[in-house]
Amino acid sequence: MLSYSSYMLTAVAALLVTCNALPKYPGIPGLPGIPGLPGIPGLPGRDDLTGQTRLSGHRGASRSLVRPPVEQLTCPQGLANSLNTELHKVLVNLKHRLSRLKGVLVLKGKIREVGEKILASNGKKVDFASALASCEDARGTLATPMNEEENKAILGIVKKYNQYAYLGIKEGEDSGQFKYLNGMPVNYTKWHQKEPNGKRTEKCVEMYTDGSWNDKKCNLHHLTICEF
Ligand code: MAN
Ligand code: CA
Repeated sequence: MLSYSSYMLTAVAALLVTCNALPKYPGIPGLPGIPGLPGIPGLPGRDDLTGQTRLSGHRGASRSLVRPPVEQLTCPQGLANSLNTELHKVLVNLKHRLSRLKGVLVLKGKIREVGEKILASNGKKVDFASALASCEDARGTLATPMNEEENKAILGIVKKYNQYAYLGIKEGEDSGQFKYLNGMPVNYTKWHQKEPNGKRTEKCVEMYTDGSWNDKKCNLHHLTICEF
């Protein structure tokens, strides 16, 4: 993922250097994160009348110390076009590189792609809280099947290791309803027959090696599978 940062830095530096030659420039807005990668903070701009630095970021438009009229914030059209072309080239190159890297990881069985999600396991067996923590440390979360296709992709990893895995689903404290970790109620389920049966004593959900689900206590040691 180093290449992502270095490409973005190159792109942002190109913008900064070119626009820096102008008497004033707006600063570069920050970029939001993508799953698994942090956002990129904005870079400061400058107002030539006051010489004051203005800050710009995806959360920080109002952080400007001085806010010149909008038309003063834009580069000339020709320059904007060439920067656009440059950025486009960088992005095409970046996508190509990323897809080759994904190809390597898929080939080596390190990741599985399903829709926009990437699934991966570290092969470790730990309790629910530790599994979730290690997924979050890696900027992901526990694998959470939202439909049959995702359930099958997670099942592929469960079968590869022949180990049950905790899913990113928990029983709500009061409601007894099973919810995603963001608190929303589940809208796809694959309960094994007669499950869930824990009646608020089994607050986690494990995936069996046939892909069906069982509500289960959270302190067992199960395979960690994360999604990104
Ligand atoms: C055990 C536990 C339960 C599960 C039943 C199914 O008691 O794993 O969570 O529902 O087996 O028979
Ligand atoms: Ca159960």
